[in-house]
Amino acid sequence: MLAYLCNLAETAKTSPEIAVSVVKELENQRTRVKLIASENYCSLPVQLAMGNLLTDKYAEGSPYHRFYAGNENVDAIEDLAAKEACSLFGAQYANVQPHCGADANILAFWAILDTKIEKPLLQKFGETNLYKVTDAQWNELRAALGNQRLLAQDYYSGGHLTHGYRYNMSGRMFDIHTYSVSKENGLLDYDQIEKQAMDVRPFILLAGYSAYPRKINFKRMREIADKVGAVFMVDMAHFAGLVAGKVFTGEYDPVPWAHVVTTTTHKTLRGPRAGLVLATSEFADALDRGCPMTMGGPLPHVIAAKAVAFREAASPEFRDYAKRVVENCQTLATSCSENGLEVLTGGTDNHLVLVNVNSAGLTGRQAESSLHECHITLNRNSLPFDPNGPWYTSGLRFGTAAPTSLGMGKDEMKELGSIMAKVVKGTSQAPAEKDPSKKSKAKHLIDPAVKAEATERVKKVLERFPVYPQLDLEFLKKAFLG
Ligand code: DSN
Repeated sequence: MLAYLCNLAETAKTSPEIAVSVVKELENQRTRVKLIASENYCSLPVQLAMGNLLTDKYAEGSPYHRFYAGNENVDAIEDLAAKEACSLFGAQYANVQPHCGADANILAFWAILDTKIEKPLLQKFGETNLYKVTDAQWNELRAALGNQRLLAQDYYSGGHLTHGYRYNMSGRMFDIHTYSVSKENGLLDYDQIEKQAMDVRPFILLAGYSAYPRKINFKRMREIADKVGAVFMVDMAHFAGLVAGKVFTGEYDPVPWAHVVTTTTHKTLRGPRAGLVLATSEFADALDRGCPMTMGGPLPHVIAAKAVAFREAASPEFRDYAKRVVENCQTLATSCSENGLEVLTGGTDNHLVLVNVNSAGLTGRQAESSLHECHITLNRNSLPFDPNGPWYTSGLRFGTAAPTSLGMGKDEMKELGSIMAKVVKGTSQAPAEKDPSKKSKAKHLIDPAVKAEATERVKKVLERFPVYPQLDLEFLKKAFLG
């Protein structure tokens, strides 16, 4: 508490508005249950490791190989963070510099292209350095780098925007092919993916998701990649905490099977908002050139916080946490479906649930807003083959990483599932503004009695599980809000 208070007091000397917003954010989070599947609460040690003078350092290059003098301490921090990451995940190599998951993916893509295409071509030219190649060789190299095929999980089937979506640069770097979940059961069909891979012959086969509620068999995916000579890459941003916490083991742990694994560090892993790349040693040389390949300066203060988070994630308490995240999620999914919501694939193996609200007569946007009014924060999400597109959507995505960090258990999950179902059933489509004989896809109406009851029930749940209980909200409000 004291460290936080000092931090806010110092900030308020220059920008009182910022201190006010931080305190108000704490108040918001204390009064709303956070079910956003990609969010969490990191520990205070992780947060405080970021707020210091390390932010003042430029550290281009890699540990012990910098373009600026004076990096002895940053070298020690980055080296420790990378070692902790390797030990936590059983990886041969770790690059802890990416600022976020999208950065991690861009770095991974370029490192794969660099290792598999650029390096062999340079060798063919009899060169080791890019700056020495002739103009003709440079053109040959650029042509070879372009138009590579990437085969990844389709956005509507839960794949991520950075896996080749046309509004992301990955969609323009590669010739994109996607695999979908099965229309019958919403699950990945490995035989179908294999057939597609044989047909497409991708340069990279990419697995990973931001909205798929089941485990992936990475052993099987690696077999497919090997059969077609592809590099196998996994983006475990959503479920890295379940890998670190040994819930996903054997064929469901991507690290032993993939050539390159990327992740964010702030979702189920409970670290700072940042990214990470793990790889086999083959890709180490290219990944070490992340600065300047895809980045300017790394963020040493955030790397320090990653080191703290990796150590926390190696603890027995974290394993217990990861196990409870999945148990809670299964309880929440069951409660939703017992209370009449349509849960996709019939349940979940991980930290997230997908619900179809189209079948309850709403768009995802309407259900999201209605639940938010009742102090439940989650996000609308496209569903497989969604008729309502990516803006209105037909679904909700929610997860248990954050409420489990607060200590919530099965009873709270049952209660939240029941409240959510009640709110969805008590919500209807408002008339469209332009033509009131039609229904709006954006605006909703909620039964006031349902809203009052749901908000009260959420409040009761939250009273027992305050966000950051170490922080005295009333005191902070008095100090900074006046
Ligand atoms: N925004 C994150 C998510 O919600 O899955 C990933 O980009």
